[in-house]
Amino acid sequence: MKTEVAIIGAGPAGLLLGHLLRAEGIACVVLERRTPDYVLGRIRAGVLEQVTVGLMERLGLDARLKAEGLPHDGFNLADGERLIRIDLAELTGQQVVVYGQTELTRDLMDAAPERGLEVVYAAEDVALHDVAGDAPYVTWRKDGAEHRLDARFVIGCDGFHGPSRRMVPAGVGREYERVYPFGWLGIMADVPPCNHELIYANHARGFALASMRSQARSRYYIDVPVTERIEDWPDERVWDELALRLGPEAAAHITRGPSIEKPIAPPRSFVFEPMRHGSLLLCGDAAHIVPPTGAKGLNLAASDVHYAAEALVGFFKRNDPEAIAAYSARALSRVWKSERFSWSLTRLMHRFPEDGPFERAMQVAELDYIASSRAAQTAIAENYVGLPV
Ligand code: FAS
Ligand code: PHB
Repeated sequence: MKTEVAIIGAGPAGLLLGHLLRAEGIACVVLERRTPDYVLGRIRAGVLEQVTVGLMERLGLDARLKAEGLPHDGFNLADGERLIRIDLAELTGQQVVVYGQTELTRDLMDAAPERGLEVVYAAEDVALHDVAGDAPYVTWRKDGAEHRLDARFVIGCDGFHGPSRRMVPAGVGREYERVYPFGWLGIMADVPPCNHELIYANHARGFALASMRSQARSRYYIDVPVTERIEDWPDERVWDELALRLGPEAAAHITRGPSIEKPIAPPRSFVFEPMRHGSLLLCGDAAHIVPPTGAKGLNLAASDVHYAAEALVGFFKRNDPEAIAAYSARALSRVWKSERFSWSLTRLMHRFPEDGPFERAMQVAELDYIASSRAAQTAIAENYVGLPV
């Protein structure tokens, strides 16, 4: 088999990129190791920046997003009794949209056949070859048969644990990592949200986040020690903790119900440079991870894809090899600013085990400053809605 672009991974990054390339008439094939149901079974992000919404609009795949997504004009920081509302619409003129990553992936998946986007699911042992040169190829096994796909470029959209990043030689790649000293325990339940906007809470007992997927499906998080196991946290214990950490006003509006998903995930900050090596480009979690505090993970994947699509269109349709050379620096510039925002909001809203009275005093002072300063709120707002691409 031969194509112009081989994409590894059919998560949001791989599918978004595949659709953007097909819309420009660029041949591509997506190789995904899991089945469609498995990919859709992963419950992850819930908040879309305008960049991500804009890509779906550009593709004409935003019908369900427009019908079912929840536009939000603001969100809240809670520090004990105090609630600080960040008025996104007033401060930036923009909104965010609450729409699950699962639904966005479903929209992209469902549209692939009619858009001529070939996605090979259940592709086993996907391996990348000769990515440093101009004639890379990918091999895999499916239904007992060996396959090979020759391409001009290979795009690693294979997430944090995929093979693409490892194709960059040790002497070339540089890693930056911060693993946080707590886990995020999430609970999804088919109950109405406790508040019409998101609430991020920094409470003496720990962090909590009240989010949602719809008016009938809520998503909450609390931070827990890294040693905790999910079996230590029956639903009732999670609901009790959320009520304490979110404060009496929100607690009075929490509707409890059985969890339909309850994972513990360890937040980390991670960046891999460069995001290009020869004919290999990296997009999304294959190149970086952010703590979910800033709701940036999925949205950074989308901005990487925006830059990668521009680079590939430049190469194939304007015969501009410089477009490819510019990709890594362009993507990393936005990646690092989103990493900073996600790290800083995580630092502000969590009680770190190693923190002492001074660090707590700094959190209180920063929240006081945010509560009293339009400039401070604007800085948070413009990062939360997503910096320009
Ligand atoms: P993905 O990991 O989504 O997709 C990679 C794809 O590559 C997968 O389908 C995988 O099966 C495939 N793949 C891997 N290895 C392969 C191989 N060898 N061959 C072929 N295919 C291969 N972000 C937020 O913004 N908000 C959140 O609340 C949030 N919560 C999260 C919770 C969890 C538990 C996790 C893990 C992440 C969360 N994220 C969140 C981040 C998440 O949404 C990612 O940023 C987003 O999925 C990135 O998309 P992709 O880069 O496409 O990677
Ligand atoms: C979610 O709804 O899953 C969510 C929302 C905002 C975040 C993290 C997760 O910052």
